[in-house]
Amino acid sequence: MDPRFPARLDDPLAPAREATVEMLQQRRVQYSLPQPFYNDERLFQLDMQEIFEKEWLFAGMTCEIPNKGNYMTLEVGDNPVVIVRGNNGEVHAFHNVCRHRGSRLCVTDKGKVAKLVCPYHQWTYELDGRLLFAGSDMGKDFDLNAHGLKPVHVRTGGGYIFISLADEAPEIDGFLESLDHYLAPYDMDNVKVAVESSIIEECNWKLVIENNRECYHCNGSHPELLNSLQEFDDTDDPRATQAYKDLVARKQADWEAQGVPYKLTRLGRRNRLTRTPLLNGVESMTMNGKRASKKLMGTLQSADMGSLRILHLPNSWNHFMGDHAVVFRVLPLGPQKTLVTTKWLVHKNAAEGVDYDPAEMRRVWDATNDQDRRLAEENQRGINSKSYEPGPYSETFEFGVIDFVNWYSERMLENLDLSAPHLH
Ligand code: 3BY
Ligand code: FES
Ligand code: FE
Repeated sequence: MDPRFPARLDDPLAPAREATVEMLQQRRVQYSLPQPFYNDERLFQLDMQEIFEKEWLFAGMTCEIPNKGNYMTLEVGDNPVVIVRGNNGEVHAFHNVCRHRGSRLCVTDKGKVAKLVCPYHQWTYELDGRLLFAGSDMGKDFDLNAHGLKPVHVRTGGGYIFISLADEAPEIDGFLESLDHYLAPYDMDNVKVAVESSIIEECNWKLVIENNRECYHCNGSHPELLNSLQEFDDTDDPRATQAYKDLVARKQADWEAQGVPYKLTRLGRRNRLTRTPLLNGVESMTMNGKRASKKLMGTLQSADMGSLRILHLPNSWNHFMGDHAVVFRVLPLGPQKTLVTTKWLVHKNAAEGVDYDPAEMRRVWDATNDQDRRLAEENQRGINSKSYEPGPYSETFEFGVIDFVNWYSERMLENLDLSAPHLH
């Protein structure tokens, strides 16, 4: 921010900040949030500033930019970001904004370039963001070095790419180490995206995450998913039956013998990693429960890997089976509009049409995503009513939702406090 224009001096969101702090301090815990958190334009702006522009976000997979010059783009609210593989194989992230007059620089979702060239007046940047060329008539005093691309924090672990638009990024080392550990058997340098989908849900991003954090709705809505998924989250799930616990014990003994990580790891409320069995006899999240790719991932010897579930708040959940993985990314587009991107991963050497059929592989989660979209959109429509009031979460069925809302509330209060300390 240009110090001559201290935006906060005349922050149109100042009253909303104050109201948000008050609402969060007074909220009933274990209840859904007050209406403005789900539908108000100002609250949406605050979510973007305080959560999506400060926390670590799941952006994509390293396998999507395998070679130097490969890039991918995404938008974090109003902020275009480009992630590019540099000349020495390192991953860079920049604000995707030209330092001449601010044009968006890379305009496609993915691509491969030798240099980053602005489409407007062809200012040309090295893959590490340095400005190399700015036309011939910028004057002899023009300083190329002062006009490099603005960096975005970027870290990788277990094949995942995370970005943070914060000035100072929060800690993420522990989670990256966990990803490396849990995903070692998947050899994430040798995976590829088999197929991907992007859907827009007409609801607030928090309703997408809340919906994903419970399986209270699974019986009523997800016949395809329930061909494979256990509705229990883990043995610490209060509903877990003895039969489920016995199955877990048997599977864990198998995984232990194979040297495959499975134990539950939590890093605060933000991250959770655990391997949990699918239904007995089921190999993968497919319509018939059989593997969708003949070639198993990484160095795995068995398809019977259950599902390694990985949660990253605020914007990702994931399932790794023996034969394929499904990764999900959530990006808010507006107070009541959210982009959900799903990618199905397979071994790099699995051959489409021979080892796997992408249309078959995607069926369960296409159906599930569509069902969840409808649920979240109906949730939104009811919340928009003048009659809506926060309702109670079930501790037995909705502990994951409670965890998410607590994480969100804590992060909001802390980040609001850092940007406007006088509010506390
Ligand atoms: O991500 C999942 O596997 C599921 C989908 C429905 C509930 N959630 C925990
Ligand atoms: Fe990029 Fe002019 S805006 S070169
Ligand atoms: Fe669901």
